Amino acid sequence: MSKNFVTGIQPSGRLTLGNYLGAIRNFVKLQEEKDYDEFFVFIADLHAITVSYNPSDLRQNIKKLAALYLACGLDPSKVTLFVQSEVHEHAEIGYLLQTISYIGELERMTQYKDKKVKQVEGVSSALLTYPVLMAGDILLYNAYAVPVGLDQKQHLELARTISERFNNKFGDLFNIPIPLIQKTGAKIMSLQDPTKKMSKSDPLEKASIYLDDSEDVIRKKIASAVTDSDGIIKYDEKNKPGISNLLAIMACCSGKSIQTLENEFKGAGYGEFKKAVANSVVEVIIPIQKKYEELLKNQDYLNKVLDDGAIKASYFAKKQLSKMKRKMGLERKK
Ligand code: ATP
Ligand code: LTN
Repeated sequence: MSKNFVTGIQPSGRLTLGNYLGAIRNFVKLQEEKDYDEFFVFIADLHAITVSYNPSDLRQNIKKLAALYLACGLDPSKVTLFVQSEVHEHAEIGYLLQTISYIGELERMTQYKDKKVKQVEGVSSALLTYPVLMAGDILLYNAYAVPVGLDQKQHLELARTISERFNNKFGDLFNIPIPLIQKTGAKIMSLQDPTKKMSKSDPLEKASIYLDDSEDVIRKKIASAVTDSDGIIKYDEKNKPGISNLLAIMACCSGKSIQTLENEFKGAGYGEFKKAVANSVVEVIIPIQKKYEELLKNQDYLNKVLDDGAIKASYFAKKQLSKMKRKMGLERKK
């Protein structure tokens, strides 16, 4: 059985440090470990249109995310990079899987419940079926593993349920995909409310570090991050969520363990610690920004990468979808 990895990110706005540390950085690490047959990394534009959006912003965001993937180190000779809507099998498998997904299980999804209350123009039916489309993204490449941040774990569990349900109903076809979630950095929290995840759609600008923030802005945001008043630099998510989040961020950015950092900053003040956290973040983000600016200027190259990626992904998707339809009693001539 082949060992494919699949993952995606929505082009729904400016990416945050959470997206980088929880997701993209891990994709790059896995790419280098080469423990896969094929690795598909896509831009989840069909997911981004499940909430209200501006079409010209979306078009820009798709290109920007492609440039960012490359700037962060994804290498098109090792992973297949493509835009989800350019492989039409995604929409088709999403529909087919809806026939074996239950409304009750979709209504229980935390992301759906969170996003539903934020909609002003009405809640689209696609927001409810979002996790089914996501299961389709995964099963279309018969993924063995799916690297994601912690917030996507519930969707992954549903993808496993749907995959098993299909196999039981129509005969074995799909792997039961496993989530690949890192230990440190899987859930970077908001700088202003460290009990909430850092999210690119948070309306409070100071809550998130964006990958395109200037050095000055990054330093200011970290300096104003919410902490506590007991003055001890120690990892304790429950009682010291702000300091724990900053420790996790610095551990990810500097490559040092949380324990090493606790020792290093024993007795130090929060001001000094925050400066060091900011330095480590700046060292990671600024080089990415430089590459990103270069890549965005090279639209021909970006288009070529995405065109090649869509051709390759389509080849795999088409074969798998045909097998699936055959099992479901569709595909008259096969
Ligand atoms: P939105 O706010 O629009 O829902 P988001 O910031 O949550 O967006 P997604 O596009 O849903 O971002 O997520 C892309 C990837 O980044 C996923 O693998 C997700 O798990 C990961 N991710 C998102 N936020 C964080 C975070 N705060 N910490 C770690 N990983 C994260
Ligand atoms: N829902 C994911 C994006 C996503 C995804 C996927 C991730 C869409 N399809 C398939 C992994 C595999 C999110 O990050 N919000």
